[in-house]
Amino acid sequence: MMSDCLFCKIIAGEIPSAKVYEDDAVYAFRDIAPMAPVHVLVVPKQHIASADGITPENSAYVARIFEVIPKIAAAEGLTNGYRVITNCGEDACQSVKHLHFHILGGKKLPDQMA
Ligand code: DGP
Repeated sequence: MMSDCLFCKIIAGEIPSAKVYEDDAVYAFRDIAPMAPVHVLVVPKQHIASADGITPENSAYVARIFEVIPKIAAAEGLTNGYRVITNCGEDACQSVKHLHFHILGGKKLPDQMA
């Protein structure tokens, strides 16, 4: 755990969150400022700063996250599709420096990515 990391504090329960999923490696919770009817953030419990910090040593966390994402999507009723996004670094406007994947769905999303 990184003591100054917002999402590490959420994972630890020091900051409340609306949890939608948890296992030994993965935590998922509702985004505080949803941009779609369903907007869930999926994070590794191990602190990884961003997609830029994925290595052979920690990439299993990413695999676990992508195994969990379809389960969350199904539980949220996203039968017509959804989008998975990770923002990495300044140009992508990453605001929380703990790797996280946004699941967005529940409506037809804009077709442009940027
Ligand atoms: P990004 O811009 O990709 O770093 O996304 C960070 C997201 O985190 C953003 O959509 C808002 C969300 N967020 C920030 N602070 C909190 C918080 O305290 N609780 C929850 N649930 N979400 C937060």
